[in-house]
Amino acid sequence: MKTVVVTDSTAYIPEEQLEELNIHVVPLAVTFGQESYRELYDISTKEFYDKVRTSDELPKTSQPSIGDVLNKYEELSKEYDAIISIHLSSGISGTYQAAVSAGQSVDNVKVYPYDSEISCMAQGFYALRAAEMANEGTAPEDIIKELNEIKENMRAYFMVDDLSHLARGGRLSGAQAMVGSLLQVKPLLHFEDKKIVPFEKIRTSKKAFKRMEQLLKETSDGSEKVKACIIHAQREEIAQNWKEELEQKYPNVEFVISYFGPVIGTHLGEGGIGLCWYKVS
Ligand code: MYR
Repeated sequence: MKTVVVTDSTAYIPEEQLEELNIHVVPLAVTFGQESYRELYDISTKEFYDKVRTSDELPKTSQPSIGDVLNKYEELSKEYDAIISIHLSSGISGTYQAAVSAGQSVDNVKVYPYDSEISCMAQGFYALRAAEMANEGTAPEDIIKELNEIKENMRAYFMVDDLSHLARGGRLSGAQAMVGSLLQVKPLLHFEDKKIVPFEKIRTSKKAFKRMEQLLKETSDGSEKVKACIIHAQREEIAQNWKEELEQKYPNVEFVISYFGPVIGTHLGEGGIGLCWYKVS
């Protein structure tokens, strides 16, 4: 049984790793007025944030069509028997549903759509592990089992500079009164039941960094092996300094840095920063 992994562009997996592990990507897109750009192919993250600063139009995002996903599956069906297709949370995008529909239409390959219930490098962690297992010849059902175990242990928290992007794009859930009162502060956000909701009302970004660290510490007591990722929107230096600080304190945690690319950046705005991690079982 030959299995291959597909994910979408919002996992923001570095291109070398995509190539090395043979992970295929279906892109989402950002649109400024009439101009549409597919992530990974038509616009870089830097170009995107530069364009946001200079454009009169606010960007919008779009999921891949069922046809786009189907084309990718058909191409892969010539070589593979099974596809594990891992996508951003179905609570914030229709991409997973497009994968489900395309999977029902393709012949000669069995598709296992997987809702990561999250996005960005947290989703990337699922795709990387799935691809390692697929490349070792593990059966798709066993890969899905492992992904579900990772899900039990996955944590992600993030903050944004300006909550209005999330509110405008309709991707901020939770009690409306709470959401309204949060527009003036820097709440920590997380995913609950596939949706983005406020986790805690925190007034300053300094306290939010401390709180994310404390949450990491609570789930990694030194004896466990943990994989973690700092994710940022154009805050490379802050992310790098934070990584060095955390690495000193938590030697059992393997940290990498990733970014909020164009599609996620449309909804979070520049300056967001987050931390995600899971215990490796
Ligand atoms: C679409 O148009 O289908 C894409 C919608 C993407 C919404 C993104 C909302 C922000 C997600 C933040 C993820 C943080 C993960 C640590």
